[in-house]
Amino acid sequence: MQQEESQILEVCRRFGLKGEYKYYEVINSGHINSTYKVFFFRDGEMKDYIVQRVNTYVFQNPLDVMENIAQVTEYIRAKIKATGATAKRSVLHYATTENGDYYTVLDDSGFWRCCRYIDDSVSFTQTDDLKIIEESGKAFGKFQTYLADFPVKNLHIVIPHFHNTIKRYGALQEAMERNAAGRLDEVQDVIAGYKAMEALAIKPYQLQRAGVLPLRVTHNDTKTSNVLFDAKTGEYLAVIDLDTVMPGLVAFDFGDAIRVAASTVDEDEKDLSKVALDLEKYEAFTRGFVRAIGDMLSKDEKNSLALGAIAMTTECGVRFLTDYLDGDKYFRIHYPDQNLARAKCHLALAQDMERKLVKMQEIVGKY
Ligand code: GN1
Ligand code: MG
Repeated sequence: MQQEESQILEVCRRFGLKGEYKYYEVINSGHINSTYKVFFFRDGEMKDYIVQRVNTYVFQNPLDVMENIAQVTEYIRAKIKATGATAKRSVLHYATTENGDYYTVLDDSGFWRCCRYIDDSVSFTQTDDLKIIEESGKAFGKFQTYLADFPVKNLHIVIPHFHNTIKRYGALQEAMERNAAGRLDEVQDVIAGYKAMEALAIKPYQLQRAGVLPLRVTHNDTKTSNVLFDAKTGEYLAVIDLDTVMPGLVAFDFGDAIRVAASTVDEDEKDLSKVALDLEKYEAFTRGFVRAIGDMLSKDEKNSLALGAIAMTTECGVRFLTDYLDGDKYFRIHYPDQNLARAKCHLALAQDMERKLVKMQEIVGKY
């Protein structure tokens, strides 16, 4: 048995998973944690679990992450149950160890956790299906409403300044000065492109600092793959990956989702002529999101949504570029210059959003 498999099995044992172990699959869509789907046979059927090794280079206080997740999942579960519905497929259920912990630490590989996989659910990294895109909008809009009255002060700040776009530009500057991987010369034009986007990209953050936009409890990583859908009906079931739930702007959650859901391409598309914001996809997501969130948002918040898409696309690209300069320390890559490909793709996407900003704002206004 390979080392990885024996680690996974030890984690399953510590979380008391029952039945006969069959096999596991690697899930590759995340860039940070190591994620596995593990299959057990029990009571005549297959039961599947998600087992994850948390990346403690990125999440330096993984206990805080798990405390946030426990609080938020319990809160959402209680809200759903209060409506008389079952929360079984609407929120993640994390397993606990004998001691009641939501995590376990292995000597050779660190911090692990485990949750039940939601029955008959599917996820998408990218999709052209407008119904699915609208559903993902609903999922994140609804998520906002569940947590609208959650006591923000109870949340740990697991990654300080996570969506502080100004600091993200500062980090890029520092990486340029370090030039740790010796890659600075080859990326001058990409840097120039990002510098040209800076004034627009930092606007939502500046509006928050100025007190115009309020901090709410936000998800902060709203890519399409972080929603589960019913495999049969395509309706959304649950929002997953709650690692970065922290105070933030609604414009960040909306914008980070648009970055992925309304793009014509994958995050690292190399043919930049294919990279664009698809306004039909954008409208589908917006319709789902704005309708689900209801009248919770102020006028300023609604006005900030489209700008949030530019901010999050640019910021994410700046982070990929920073990591490329640093020698790929943060985001997992599957080929050597993937972070550069991601950075170039995000720049092209943000530039297209800038061209379409007025239209994007009009679409928000329709709903
Ligand atoms: C990371 O690992 P994943 O895919 O959930 C990152 C997000 C980025 C995203 C880009 C903690 O999320 O902020 O937007 O990659 N998560 C963290 O795809 O940095
Ligand atoms: Mg994530």
